[in-house]
Amino acid sequence: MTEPVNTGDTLTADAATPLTADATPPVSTGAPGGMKVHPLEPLSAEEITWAASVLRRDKGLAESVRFSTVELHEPPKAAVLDWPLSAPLAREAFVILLDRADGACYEAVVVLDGEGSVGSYRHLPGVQPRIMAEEFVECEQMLKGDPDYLAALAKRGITDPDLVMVDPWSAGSFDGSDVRLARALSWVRSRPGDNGYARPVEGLVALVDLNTMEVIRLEDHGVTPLPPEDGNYRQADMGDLREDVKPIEITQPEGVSFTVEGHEIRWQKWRMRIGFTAREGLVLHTVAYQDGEELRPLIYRASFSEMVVPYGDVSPTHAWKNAFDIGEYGLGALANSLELGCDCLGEITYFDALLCDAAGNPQAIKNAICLHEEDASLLWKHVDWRTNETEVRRSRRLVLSFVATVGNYEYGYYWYFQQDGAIEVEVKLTGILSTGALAVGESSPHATVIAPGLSAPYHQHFFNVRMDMMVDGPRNSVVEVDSEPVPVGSENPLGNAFITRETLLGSEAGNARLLDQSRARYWKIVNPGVTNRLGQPVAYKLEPGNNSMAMAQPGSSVVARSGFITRHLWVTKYDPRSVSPRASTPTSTQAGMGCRHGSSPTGRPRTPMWSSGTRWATITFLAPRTGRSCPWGASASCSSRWVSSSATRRWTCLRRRATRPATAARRRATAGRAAARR
Ligand SMILES: [Cu+2]
Repeated sequence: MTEPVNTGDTLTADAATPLTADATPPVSTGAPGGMKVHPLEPLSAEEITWAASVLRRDKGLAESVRFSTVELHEPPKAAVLDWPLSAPLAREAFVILLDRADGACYEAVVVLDGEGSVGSYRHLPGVQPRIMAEEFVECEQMLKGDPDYLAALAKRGITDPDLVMVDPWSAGSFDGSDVRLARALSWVRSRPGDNGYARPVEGLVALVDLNTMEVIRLEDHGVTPLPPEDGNYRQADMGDLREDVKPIEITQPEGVSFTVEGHEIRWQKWRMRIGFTAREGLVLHTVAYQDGEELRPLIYRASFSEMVVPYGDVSPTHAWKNAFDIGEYGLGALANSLELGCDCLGEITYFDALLCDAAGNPQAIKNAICLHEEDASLLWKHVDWRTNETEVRRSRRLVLSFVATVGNYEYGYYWYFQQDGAIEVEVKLTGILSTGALAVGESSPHATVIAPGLSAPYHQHFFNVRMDMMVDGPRNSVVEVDSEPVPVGSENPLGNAFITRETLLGSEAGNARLLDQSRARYWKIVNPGVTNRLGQPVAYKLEPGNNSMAMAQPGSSVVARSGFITRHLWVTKYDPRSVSPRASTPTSTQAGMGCRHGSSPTGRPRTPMWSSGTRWATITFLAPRTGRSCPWGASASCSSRWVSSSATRRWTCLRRRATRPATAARRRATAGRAAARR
């Protein structure tokens, strides 16, 4: 669920070329025509402005038209992989428009070359773009002026609408019409600044047309008293704080080990590009691994392409709830501006995200993507007990992350790149539960009671990762690997033997796969045309993490909208048009991560941090020395100490990295390493 919370600033003329009525091409991007930048480099502020003005000029857009998306239209894969040897590629913008006058959605490609032109433009019947931030504000304001809504609040003893919070939940469109539906739920603060999610207005649902901003139907399913307790979580509300926590500092006195050029990142043997879209947030492009003289491709494109949060409660306030937080709200558009010392700790490099506002102006989210390297415990170790020789290596990993606030929830998305060639992905779920009210002392078979009169309806979170793999090239296959016991007999007299069975996932009909813990199932992405030194086809292994099955039944409204949650792995042929599992055409390899996280009274109504993850590991891909080539002792001394004399500073997020003189210990360590290099 969502409300407009990010701190994105609309760029002014200082930072972006002002919108020009005659769609004059910008003169300073260096991008169009000459294509000096990499073809996957995100659109610049000038290019976003230019694309919007070309559409206004050539399509005569009415005042009622809103820009939902202006982003890079990625060139064809073959051309990108051939770049810079391919024929010159024009920069293009992909645009989604909503005409609020009639609810029509349009999709366009704008060619940013010469004077600019509209390459394609089409109406998408029955399709609605994601809900935009301004609609949240308008919906809340509209309801607070609606006499019937105010009367329903008054019935519940709520007489100050300024304390009411409204979250419009996407409702989908089941009849193919262009009505832009939302179901608005309400909460009420006990005072300004209070956590309203502790007091849900149960039984009141407003069905709203977001285009006309009119209440289609106000459902009142009866009064349930507001929960009596507050659920405040701010530090000022906490009373006594623990005082036994000493500072942890992460320092890299010689700087970081990665380099950044534009949106290309190089670290250890990894090389990749990143992008950022309003829908997906962080996107990985052209992930490759340097193996000796050879730069070996692994992934062409990867992102979280969809997620859904279906609820399992039967009460009329919650039974319909299923939020597609990526497709319906836009994770990227809701990304946080991250804070050093709070969201990220250590030597951090930030990337801003450049999106658009409803008028088509560039809109920057400062510090949307966090890049850093961090210690990751042991990489490998062996003690030769005969000689008493020990070899041990610390592991470090490169972390790319962003955090999105989707209404009550926070989602942290983390990609980890390891020194041994593995990639891990993790989602951290935190924030506040979506709550309901019940009579004090009552319980529910479909919800956890987390405080007197306050419940957290059961629900699940499903995350879909789209992976366009290219292990040593684009021609890859997917193999399912099961471990199988061998029946007791002449081939297995002791009954202990087992084998592995590999099944090539061939036709698409058979490519929707489930996890099978009883067979220790995993999957390999294989390039049958390339072999390693043992003659085995090179492969990358997909190791599923903790997961779950959809609780919604076949034929349910949830499964009807999100069939992708019924399987853990979907293997499909490459289709560049399909970036979402909910599109009508199939997509590339899709792996789902699901969880049903706990709710408990200890966190109420904050949700305890929960994570869901998956790992891709090198299996026959890299030479065996990969991890062993890491040097001994690349970490600095951990003995430096800094004790703040300021009580408030200890407990306040450090907005700036503390600057302090190097301690003698750190100076000695640095000098020692420098001497070793000489
Ligand atoms: Cu949850």
